[in-house]
Amino acid sequence: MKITAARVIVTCPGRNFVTLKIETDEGLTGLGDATLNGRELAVASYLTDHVIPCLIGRDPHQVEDIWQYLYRGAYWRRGPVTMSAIAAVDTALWDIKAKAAGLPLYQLLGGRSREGVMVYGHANGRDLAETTDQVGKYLEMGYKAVRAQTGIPGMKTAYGIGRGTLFYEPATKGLPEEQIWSTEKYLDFVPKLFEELRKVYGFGPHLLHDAHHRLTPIEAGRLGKALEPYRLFWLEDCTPAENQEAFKLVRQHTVTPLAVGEIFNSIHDCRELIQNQLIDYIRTTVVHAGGITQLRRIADLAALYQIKTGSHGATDNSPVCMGAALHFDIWVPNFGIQEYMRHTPETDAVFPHAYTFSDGYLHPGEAPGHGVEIDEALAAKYPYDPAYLPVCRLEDGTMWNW
Ligand code: KDG
Ligand code: MG
Repeated sequence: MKITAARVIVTCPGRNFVTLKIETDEGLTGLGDATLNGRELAVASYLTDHVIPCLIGRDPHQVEDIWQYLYRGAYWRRGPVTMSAIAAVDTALWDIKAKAAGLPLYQLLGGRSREGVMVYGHANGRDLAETTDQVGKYLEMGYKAVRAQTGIPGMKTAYGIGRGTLFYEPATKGLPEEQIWSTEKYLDFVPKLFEELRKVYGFGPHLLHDAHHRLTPIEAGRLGKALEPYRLFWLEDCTPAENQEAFKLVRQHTVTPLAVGEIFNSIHDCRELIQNQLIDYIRTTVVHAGGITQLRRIADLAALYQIKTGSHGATDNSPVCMGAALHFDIWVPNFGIQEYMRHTPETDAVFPHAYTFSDGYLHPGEAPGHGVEIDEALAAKYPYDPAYLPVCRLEDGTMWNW
């Protein structure tokens, strides 16, 4: 088989998605997600101008060789733009390989290790009562695990509070929205939320929380310790992880399980975190961490240290990423949980997919490949519409981490 053509499809059915489509001389096609929120066209250009010309004529079955060719061959290693582009090619090639075999992708990875993929949904509200109510709505929908984020008294905005309930979307049109942040107010209030949630819903449901990189290591240690009585499934992105050693300080102070990795793009970003057992869940994704080929290596390294997976699954990862992630999740032996932020009906219509939700679990489906396609005619009706993630400042105006 030979790759005969490849192209990038940029579409905005409510939010921007970048998709790579690879075509072959045998009529099989494969899709890969290449969406990098707020920097979409950089990846589109990387693929169109620098990667696609190198793919034409290659054997799409050589998934590993093509991964190595793009990674080593670029000379410039790693980085979110490069690794999202490599991920898109890798995902599309796995899709083609599985379609050629007439099998769902998970069968090529090693087959099913579980019946379904446990997912967590996003409950958020402007205050404690609204957030508590929203958690209840997710539990009614059958979710076994819910991430809870709440507005904080005295702060206009807090991370994770959406404009809608089911389809939370942080990116906005125009220049980046500026938000104000107070660590002090946040640290005082968050334990109250989880105290209330355990009072109302008991200890049956899994509860999760995302600090979204906003704390210093010692503040993260304090929050983890304060949340211990409420037995979180995990505390996510408690502090930035460029300095992997920073997590040692957090670990010294708390037994709240820690999750990190949604912005990582390489196994090297998490090697020390894993080898020093500084985290409990690794959140790298198909789209931002070099595709299934590298995600599998990260998961295998993590398994040596009893660290589980918990892939990022926000709405800015397209249904193509979600489909591929579910095939990975249903196979990976050290699976933990999968994030599942629902896409809008408009997005689901552009990306028809085989995966389904029932009773707190996602199922990848049995369609050959990863089971996600694109309706190109419909996609063309939604042209690219620039949007940015917000930025964050402290109350005195200092730039902070959003
Ligand atoms: O594009 C940024 C989002 O994907 C991110 O803010 C979502 O933190 C996030 C999460 O855990 O889903
Ligand atoms: Mg997060």
